[in-house]
Order: sequence, then structure tokens, then C-alpha cells
Amino acid sequence: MKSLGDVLLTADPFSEIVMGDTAIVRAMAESGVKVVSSYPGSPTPEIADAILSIPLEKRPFYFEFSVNEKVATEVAYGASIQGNLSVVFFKSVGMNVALDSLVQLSMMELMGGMVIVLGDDPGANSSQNEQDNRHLCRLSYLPLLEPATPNEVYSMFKEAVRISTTFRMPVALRLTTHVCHAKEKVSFGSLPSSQKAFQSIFDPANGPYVPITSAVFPLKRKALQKLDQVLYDPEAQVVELIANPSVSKGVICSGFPYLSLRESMLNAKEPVNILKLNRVYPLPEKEILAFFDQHQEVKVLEELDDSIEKDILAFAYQSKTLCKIIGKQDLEDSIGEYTPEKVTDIMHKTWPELFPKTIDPTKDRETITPRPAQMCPGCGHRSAFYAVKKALPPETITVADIGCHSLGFLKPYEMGQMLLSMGHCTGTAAGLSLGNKTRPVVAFIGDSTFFHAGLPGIINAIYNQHHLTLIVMENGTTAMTGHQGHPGSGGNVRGEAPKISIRKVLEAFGVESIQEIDTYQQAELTEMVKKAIATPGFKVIIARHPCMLKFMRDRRRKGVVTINPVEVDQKVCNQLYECIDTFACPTFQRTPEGKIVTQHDLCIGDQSCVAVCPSKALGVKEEKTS
Ligand SMILES: Cc1ncc(C[n+]2csc(CCOP(=O)(O)OP(=O)(O)O)c2C)c(N)n1
Repeated sequence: MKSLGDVLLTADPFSEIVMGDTAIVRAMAESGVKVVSSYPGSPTPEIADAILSIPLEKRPFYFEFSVNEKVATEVAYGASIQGNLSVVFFKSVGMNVALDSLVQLSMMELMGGMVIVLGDDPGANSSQNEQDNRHLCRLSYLPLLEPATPNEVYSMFKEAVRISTTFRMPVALRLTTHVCHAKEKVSFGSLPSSQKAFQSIFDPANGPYVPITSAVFPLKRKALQKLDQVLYDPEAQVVELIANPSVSKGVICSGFPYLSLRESMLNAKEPVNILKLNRVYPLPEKEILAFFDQHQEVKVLEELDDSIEKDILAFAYQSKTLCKIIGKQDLEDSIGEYTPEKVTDIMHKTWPELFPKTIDPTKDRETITPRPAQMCPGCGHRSAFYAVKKALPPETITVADIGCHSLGFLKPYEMGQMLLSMGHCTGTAAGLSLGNKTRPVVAFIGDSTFFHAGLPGIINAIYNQHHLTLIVMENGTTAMTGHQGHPGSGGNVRGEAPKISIRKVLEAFGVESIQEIDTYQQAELTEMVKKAIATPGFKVIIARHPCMLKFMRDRRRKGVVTINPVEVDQKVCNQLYECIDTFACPTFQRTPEGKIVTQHDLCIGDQSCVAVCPSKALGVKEEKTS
């Protein structure tokens, strides 16, 4: 069987069932992309997985995980003004990090073209919010395309390249979780017969590229003129129309909600016409006005905010159309994914005579027992939280950051009482410490986050002499998003890479109190934290243990399958339940008779639990092979 990498490098046209996140990689290869950059975040890491499935020496473009989304955007921008077609991709909230540079890009003459691939997350499946990046595209004057299916991801990526290279401006392609992860058969074209060489044509005369003072107005004018050219671009396929002249009701929609609408229409009493927008910014006004003319009522069906509704209402007002425009009807219409059930409910609210109410999707279906998120067996973060909790008086305020360690907020650890964004913890903790002489403040940050956005908060705490304890949860990887490397992990997507020492960084900043420990040494970590919170100033503890999920996977890949699970010595166990109630490794189970047993298919034999047992009943037996 061909590997995914081989499939993606097939020279001639072919069809294959792939995810949206895979289809886009083939589109990049066919389009002659030279540079791709990213910072991981759902729903886009599978784009990186597809790229990395191509062996390094065969990869048709340069790819890197940059330290954060802003840097990734700048890398792609630099490559583009050199004449290379570039791509940057990241998740929804990544756009916030990128924005400070990204907002300038539409004013720049991008000689090679640049596509910005956004992974938005309606439903907040794996994000701290469900922000609607259509607003930020508009703010940044970025033409925005919105595919609904993997086939459209492939074709619209090429369309984005066409627009970007024609007008030398950045173009955004907004994917959402379902579009990224949906699979379907996609028909691909052929690869270019030879690979384009890297260009190095940067010339300041192509700009200007320095948007200060008097240069800003002409640059802004240029950006707006280009947007106008995009609006009137005769080659663009801006909409698809599914229309029957005898139907008086129509729906304007785009992306995933379009698919849900098609599904919901299967049960509709009468069909409605659909104007599906491929380009949602700038909006195709002419086609929308024509759609008004053909209907008595038009529903704007859009997931998340009323971003296009306001424009469509303005078009209706200016055109004095008699068509009735129906937008969102209550605030629930702005919340959550537009699944077929949700769209059916919305369509029922809109036209009850046409759309029956949704049947409860769980009716007659076996319901799945909800499973709370939890840390993996052997996770070093668990040991850390277990130990840190023992050191903290109840009045302590604990600040979480984003990553697997965010799960520390769950019972029984309850470590991390607030969370905002990647890297926020030290700044927020500093604010909590001001004028506060009675309540210790302890913040947690992961190692990838430390490099991504953690450094400014730390520098600020040193510079402004804040009083708090920061615990860096160093597991050597960006665990939460699928084990990508980072500047402290010693490897990048090309292999070995310089490993930046967190300790040395902190020392260079001038942090005076730095302690390091393996998190499995729980008793020592507890003492360390007690000392740190009793000491004034800014203190850092580096609480280290490799991500055990990654460690076990790497071992299995190397063929090591030996697992020696922890056993409970029933003769010694006093059934105090510290392992279940306080350490809470899912490996431990309580039988109906009250006995504690370990579940061998979960236990990885790491023995992080052994020291927590007050009865000393835990240990491993002879070697076993599973
Ligand atoms: C701005 C932004 N980019 C990306 C993400 C996706 N994301 C969630 S946690 C995380 C990093 C986690 O790595 P680390 O800090 O090392 O913590 P770990 O999961 O390893 O404990 C990332 C990239 C995000 N939430 N926000």
C-alpha cells in the first residue's frame, strides 16, 4: 500500500478519499508553493501531518513550525516578497497572535503570493472561544474564501493562489473544524513537471514596504484598490446558485452550514433556493442583489456572528428591494456549530410551514456515556499537580495557561482557577499579586507556551518586580496539539535542532530563584513549592518530566512493547484511596467490594504512583510483555 506521502506526490491526476487538511497539501504541491509555516493548533495540525508524511528530501516546499503564529506569518511574508508563493496556517485564536503583523500585509506588494489558511473552530471543540475570524479578515482587508468540502478546499486553495498572485496580495482561506476533518473523494490534477527554484528577487522598489507616516495613506489606498479589483474580478467564481424559478424563498449561506442546509432540506415540505457564497469578503453584491430580485423572502444563514447579515441588510436598504431579509432571530443563533440539527431548528424558526422541527438526534440512538477530559496515565503534570497542591494553603490563587496542564483545573487537583490565552499566566498572576500580601499566587505554563508567548510576561514580572511563583511544566513537546517540536525540545520538522534551555533563558533574564525537579519526585517538589511561596519576589520552578504518551509511542515505534504494570498488594493495601481520590490516575479502579485494582490495559508501568501510596502497597512485579 502506498504511504500518504507517496499518494501526495503522485505525478499524474488521480482521485483519493482524503480529509480537507490533506487535500490542501496536494493543492500546495500542484500550485508551486515554496514556503509553508505554521504554529500548531486544532483543527489544522493534520495539514502538518500530511506535509510531514512526505519524506524531507522529497518535500516540494520548505516547511517549518515557527515559534508562534506571528513569526510564522512573518516567515511566509518574507518569502513572498522574495518572489516565492507562501502559505501560513494556524488555528482560530492564532490569528490574534499573528494580527500585529498580519494587518499590514494587504498594503504590501507580495511578489510571490501568499495564502493564509485559518482553522476556525465553531463549537469551540478545541479552543478557548469560538471567535469568528471573518471579522479579522475584513479588518485586515483580506479577500476571504470559504470552502464547504474537501473538494472545495482543494479547488479554493488554487483560487486563492490565483487571486493572490494576480493582485499580489494576501488571500485568506477559512476552513472550519468539520471542513478540515471531513473526508471525501477528491479529484486531483498533476504536479508541475519540474520544481520551481527559490526566488530571491526582493527589491525595495517593488514596495514601499515601510508603512510609516506619509507612506501609510498611499499604501492603504493601494490595499483598498486591490480589494475593489477582487470585487470586480471577472474570473472569480464567487457564488453557486441552486435555484428553481418557481420558488419564492431563498437562503444565502457558505461553508459548512451549506452542507447542513442541504441535509435539512431533505425533510423540507418544499424546496428553497440557495445562493452559496464561495467568497465572503468582499461580498459579491451584484449576485446578492439578483438573488433578492428573484425571491420574496431571503434568509441569511451564517454560523457564529452576523458578519455578512449586516452587509446584506445594507444592500437591501440601498437597493430598496421588496424582498424580506431574515437574519438571526435570537442569540442562540450565534452560538455553536451549525450542525444539520441546529440548521433544521433555525430553518423551522424561519419558515415553520416548510421545515419540520428537528427530531432529537439522540432519540432511538444509543447514548454514549460522557467521559470527562483527563490526563493520561503516567502524565508528569499529574504528579506535579498532586505535589504542588500539597504545598499550597487554601487561600492560594492558581493561574492556568493553555496546554495539557490546563486539565489541572479539574477535580481533584483544582490547580488553575483562571485561563485566558497562551502565555497569559504570568501577566495575570502579576495583576493578582498587586497589593496582595496574604494570598500566594502560583502560575503554571507549558514549555511550548513558554517560548510562544510566555516570555514577555516573564520579562515583565522581572522588570516590574512582581511577587509570584511560576511553575514551568516542561514535558519536552507541544503535547496538547499532537507532539510537535518547539525551541526547547531539541528537534524541528527537519530533524535535530538546537535545544534552547529554559533555565539559561531565565538566567539570562536575571531570574534569581530557579529550581528544577523531575515531577515524579513529588515530596521534594512539595517542599520546593512551600519554600518558593514563602520567599518574596519572582520565583520559577521548572517541573520536568517527558510526556509519557509520546515516550510510550516512541518506544512502540522502536519495537519495545514491554510493559510492567503497577500492582496493588492487597495484603498491604489499607484502602485509603489516595491513589484514586487525590492522585487520580485512571489506571486505579475501585471494585464493588472496595478493593483497589489497577487496569493493566491503561497502566504504562511508569510507577509515578508508587510514592503516593500511604500504605506502600504499590509496586511492579516481574517483567511482562504485552
Ligand atoms: C494562540 C494559540 N495558538 C495555538 C493554540 C493551540 N494550543 C493549545 S495548547 C498549545 C500548546 C501546548 O503545549 P505546551 O505549552 O508545551 O503544553 P503541554 O500541552 O505540552 O502541556 C497549543 C499550541 C492555542 N490555544 N492558542
